Amino acid sequence: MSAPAPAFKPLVFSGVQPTGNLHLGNYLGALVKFVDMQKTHDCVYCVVDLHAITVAQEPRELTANIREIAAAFIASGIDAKKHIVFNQSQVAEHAELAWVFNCVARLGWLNRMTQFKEKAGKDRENASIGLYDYPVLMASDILVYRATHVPVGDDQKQHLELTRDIAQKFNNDYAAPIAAAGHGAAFFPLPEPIIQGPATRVMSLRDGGKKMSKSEPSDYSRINLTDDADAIAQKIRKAKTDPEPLPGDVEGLKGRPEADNLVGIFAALAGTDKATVLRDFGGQTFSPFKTALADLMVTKLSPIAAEMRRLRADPAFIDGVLRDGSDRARAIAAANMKAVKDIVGFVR
Ligand code: AQP
Repeated sequence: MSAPAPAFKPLVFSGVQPTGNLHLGNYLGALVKFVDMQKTHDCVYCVVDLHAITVAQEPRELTANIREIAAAFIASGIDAKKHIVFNQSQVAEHAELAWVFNCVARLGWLNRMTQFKEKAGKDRENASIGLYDYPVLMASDILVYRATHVPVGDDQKQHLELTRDIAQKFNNDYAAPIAAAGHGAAFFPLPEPIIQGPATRVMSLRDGGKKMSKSEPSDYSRINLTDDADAIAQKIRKAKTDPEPLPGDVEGLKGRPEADNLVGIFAALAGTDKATVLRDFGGQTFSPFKTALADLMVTKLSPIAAEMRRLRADPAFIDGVLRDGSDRARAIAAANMKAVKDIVGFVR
């Protein structure tokens, strides 16, 4: 008879890359959920700087961006004392486990990853090996804490599936030493992606078919968390729409990606759903809707921007938060890594 599957202690892990200004997509797709989940779970939130260097970064800018993301975490309402906020490169076990997982993951699995194809573009031969291996490092980020829940935007769904495949294959490949060491039928949990709500994929304000992204050249395509009220109002006024009035129900948003996106953003910011928003605005032109949307956005985002500005002026405080978080993260990761080394058969 095989050993029973262990019940893993619930733990949340997620990360954000320090690759530039955080935008509304990062906020609604990730940060809002990060804040929410800390009410019910122990949480580990990471500034994933090792991921950032999979594409070229200017070192001084990278340093500033790491602090900026940590500031955004805190300004959004993450409690860095109760939970863990740190940057990935301070905990070497992420990279260490990634090597073990490189030997577990299959080439065919990685060849299917759509984000690599999008990011590498036509010049694939020139992409870094790190960019190709990004999803394996992401699996290590999550599993080095044996995390059970991962709040992310919809674009990370495929990477989460790969994380589960890697965990499953490790558990199968090493089933005998895992059981012999008293871990039961599985050392790693199969982490659950938390992808919920009306804004799991916020789209560009200029093109409803493209994801809102930090690396999109046009600043008009996104709302940055640090945009002031004038910039927000202007970007929403200029946001692409279609000539029809807003529909009365969600069905009417089909085939209207820009309208769908703006209604989803409104619903997420208001903490409601698209149907409720359309009950209020259905049948109206975009003009009054856009004014209400910009006002709501300013109300929600401006306190965060103000707190980020305050924190930006105190880098020593942010560095202290990251150091303290790294120490606590390392304690968990090191214990799990020791167990992995024993399971794999390394001498330590
Ligand atoms: N448009 C989006 N809608 C909803 N969620 C989003 N996320 C990113 N864009 C959207 C979620 O934000 C978290 C952090 O993402 P990331 O910065 O680590 O990486 P990314 O997904 O590559 O973000 P960008 O903005 O597109 O960055 P660049 O342009 O540098 O590639 C993740 O949970 C992600 O799902």
